[in-house]
Amino acid sequence: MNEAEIYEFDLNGYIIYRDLIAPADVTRMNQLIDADQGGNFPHSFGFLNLDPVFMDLMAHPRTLKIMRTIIGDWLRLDHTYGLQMTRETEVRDNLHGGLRADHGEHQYQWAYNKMWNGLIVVMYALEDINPGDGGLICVPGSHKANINSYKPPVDSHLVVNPAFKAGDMLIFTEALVHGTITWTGAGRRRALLYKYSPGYSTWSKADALDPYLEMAQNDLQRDLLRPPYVGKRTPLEFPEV
Ligand SMILES: O=C(O)CCC(=O)C(=O)O
Repeated sequence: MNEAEIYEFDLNGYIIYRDLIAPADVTRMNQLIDADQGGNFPHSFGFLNLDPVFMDLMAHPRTLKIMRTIIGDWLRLDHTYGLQMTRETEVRDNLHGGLRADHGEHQYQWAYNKMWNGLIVVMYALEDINPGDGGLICVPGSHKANINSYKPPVDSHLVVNPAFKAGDMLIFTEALVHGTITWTGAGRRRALLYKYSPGYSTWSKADALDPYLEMAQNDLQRDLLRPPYVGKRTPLEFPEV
């Protein structure tokens, strides 16, 4: 991350990067998910085991380079899921998360001239999200808020609904107050969420990724799927970008 990007992430608690996934891959991923869902359209779905292309995305060199700044050299994948919505999808509009939420796991701190984070969300859009479509909302800057007994209403002027395109990614810290509002866009929402943790911590059950190990195609992917531990943990070998 360059200085401007670090400034933006520090200021807002989230940042958007453009064109991470090539259009042909977006199409293929959508086809794989459509085929797996066989005409159903669940709000939340699994995808990591559908095809190696999703394992490759877990280890996307550009993403990992950014995660290295945000989480550090010992980062690990914590869990994944997809989210999709149409105007028919029923959701309870909500805001949740925030600094030190979930037993203190959601954290954001600066020390020794760098940021220290807990669980981080990398959300890849597989369909465009246009202004006002709904879906992900957040309160920019709330990862540094000093009052955790209050959350604004979802229609507050403090709440934003970021727009980004298929193939783009939005990264946010779970320490950011965030949530979901009803989808009003003409098309469908579909996004893949890869959540990364520091190597010493986990949000999911510690062995939750074990079933995916046999699908890993190289050491980098296997290292990302390691459970949380500290002693003798080696840093990731980050790929060239
Ligand atoms: O994108 C959304 O609709 C909500 C995502 C969310 O709540 C989360 O990642 O914790």
